[in-house]
Amino acid sequence: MKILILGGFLGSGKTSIIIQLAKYIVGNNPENITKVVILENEIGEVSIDDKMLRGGGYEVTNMFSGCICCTMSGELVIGLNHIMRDFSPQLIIMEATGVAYPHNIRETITQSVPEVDCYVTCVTDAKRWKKLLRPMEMMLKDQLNAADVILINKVDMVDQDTLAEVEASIRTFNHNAKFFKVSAAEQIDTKVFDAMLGNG
Ligand SMILES: Nc1nc2c(ncn2[C@@H]2O[C@H](COP(=O)(O)OP(=O)(O)OP(=O)(O)O)[C@@H](O)[C@H]2O)c(=O)[nH]1
Ligand SMILES: [Mg+2]
Repeated sequence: MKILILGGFLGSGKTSIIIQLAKYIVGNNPENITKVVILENEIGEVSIDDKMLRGGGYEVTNMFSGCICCTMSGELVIGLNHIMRDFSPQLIIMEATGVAYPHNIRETITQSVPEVDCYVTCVTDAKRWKKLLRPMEMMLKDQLNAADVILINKVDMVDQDTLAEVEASIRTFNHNAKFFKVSAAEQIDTKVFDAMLGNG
């Protein structure tokens, strides 16, 4: 089983990206039913309508959980065990709250849930990066450090020069991750989703 954790600051675009990712998974492989469970944080502006994600016989379950942050690791493990028992999904997509530390979530999962491959994507907001960097540096640094994939989102909202500056700044926080510039307001390239899922 795979677990994909999406971290990133409040309002950076996590849910918008999950919606596109889920549609991609649903549409990608009609012969082979992929069971996906999406765990949402419940504070978001954009919410997931699970009917939208059902199609072609796929079992896509949308569950609303409380805040899955580091202080609730016990509940996280219990919750994951229940999901695995009830749904036996191949993939769980988990949206962390904007103030959670994906690194802690990954550690909790890999220590407590056997036979799971954990992937972390961090979503950043190109529009607000410069404003947030100073007050939030420690948190952003931690979130970026933990990531296998870093998405620089909302590129439609900044000019080329700002984007270049923002990208250079973000890259200093992680030298190993795969970077992609995206806009969740438009169609995201499928190679981004493959990278997030560890498929390429
Ligand atoms: N223009 C533009 N707007 C975006 C983009 N991505 C997200 N948004 C908007 O930004 C707002 C926040 O997006 P969400 O997907 O809810 O962000 P989130 O990270 O899930 O937010 P929280 O769960 O509250 O932390 C919404 O109004 C989205 O429509 C983008 O690439 N471009
Ligand atoms: Mg959200």
